[in-house]
Amino acid sequence: MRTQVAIIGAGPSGLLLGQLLHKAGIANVIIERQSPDYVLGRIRAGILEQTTVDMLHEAGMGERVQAEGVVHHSIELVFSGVRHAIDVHGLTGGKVVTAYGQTEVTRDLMDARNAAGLTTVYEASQVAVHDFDSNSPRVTYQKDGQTHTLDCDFIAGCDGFHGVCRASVPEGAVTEYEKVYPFGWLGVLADVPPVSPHSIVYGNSERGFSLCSMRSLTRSRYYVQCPMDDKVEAWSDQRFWDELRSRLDPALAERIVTGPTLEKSIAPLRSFVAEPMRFGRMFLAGDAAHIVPPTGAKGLNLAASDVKYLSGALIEFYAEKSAAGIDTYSQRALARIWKAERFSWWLTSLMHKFPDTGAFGQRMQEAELEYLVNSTAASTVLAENYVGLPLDWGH
Ligand code: RFL
Ligand code: PHB
Repeated sequence: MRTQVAIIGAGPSGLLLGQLLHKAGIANVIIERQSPDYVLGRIRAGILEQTTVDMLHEAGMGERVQAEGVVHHSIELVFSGVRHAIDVHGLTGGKVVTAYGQTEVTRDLMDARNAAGLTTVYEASQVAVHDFDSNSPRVTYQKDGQTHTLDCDFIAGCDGFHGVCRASVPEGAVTEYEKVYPFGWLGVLADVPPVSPHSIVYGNSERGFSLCSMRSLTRSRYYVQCPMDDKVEAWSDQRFWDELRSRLDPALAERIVTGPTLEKSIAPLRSFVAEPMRFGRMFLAGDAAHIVPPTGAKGLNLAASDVKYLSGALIEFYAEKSAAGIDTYSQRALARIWKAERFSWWLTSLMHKFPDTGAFGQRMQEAELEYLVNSTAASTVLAENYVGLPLDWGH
């Protein structure tokens, strides 16, 4: 088989890239390790920046997010048992974020890809990338007991943090920066009305971080900080609801509607960046190149902005025979990534209980939070980062 761009991974990065390239007349094939149901079953991100929503429109699939996404004008911060609103919309000159699940984004992209009749190979094993330092790279994989080869002009590594693309780069050609946090997030999904349907609530408490989010007006997504080696089995639904309530202000705690959980999982928290993001004719995009702790809601949005830069660069290459875009892809993407890394690290540091900072650390966080909610300057810093910095900002 031959194509122009071989995309490894059918997560949001790979699917969105495939759609934008297809719209520009560039042939692409996606090779994915898992089944479609498995990919759709992963409950992850929930908050989209406007830039991400705009890209879904550009990819021709903005209808559902427009109809079903819930626009948020503010976020709320709980600390010292009191809740404070940050008017994100007012502080950013009218910008908003949209609550719309990654599962739905993925479903929309898969449907659009199927409707366009584009090839996606699911449940491919032994995926390997070859010769990306030459002009004729190749991907090999096994499917139904046979080995297949996909010849291409470019490889897009959209295969997430544990993918094969970054791992195939020769040692010494890539520099990795990493910070692992000493805790995780226990998340639950439940078909109960969200306690705060018009703003995400981020909670700092002496018992640890908590987050109240949503997937729709009838489906809630909640998280509590937990020890990194904690086990889901140790958390009955009742224990989760009690812990969540204990970390919120009394008025909100009382309003929480509980119910059986549909999903419960623990995610580790990590900051990670790999530089560069281009290796000859192979590019990395999304979680394959970088991870942020989810506190700033930036992971999926960064994946989308990488794809915006990468699709533009490839379209320019084919349309104008110019390598200018692909030559600057890594630098442009990383400029945005590092700012989102900083924001995610800062908000994580401000909101979580750290095992080694004790009561002094807690007081420092409370003092900073009080400053944050009372200073327009400080609130603006939070708001403008939360809605997402403009693409190519500062260049
Ligand atoms: P994905 O989604 O991991 O997809 C990669 C795909 O590649 C496949 N794959 C392979 N395929 C073929 N061969 C191989 N060798 C392969 N190895 C892997 C995988 O099966 C998979 O299908 O990466 P992508 O597309 O870059 O998308 C990134 C996002 O998924 C991620 O950044 C976000 O989910 C992060 N995130 C959040 N981001 C936000 O913008 N807003 C949020 O509110 C938000 N909340 C979150 C989050 C992530 C979380 N977890 C669980 C890490 C909340 C949580 C709890
Ligand atoms: C989510 O809805 O899953 C979510 C929302 C905001 C975050 C992280 C996750 O910062």
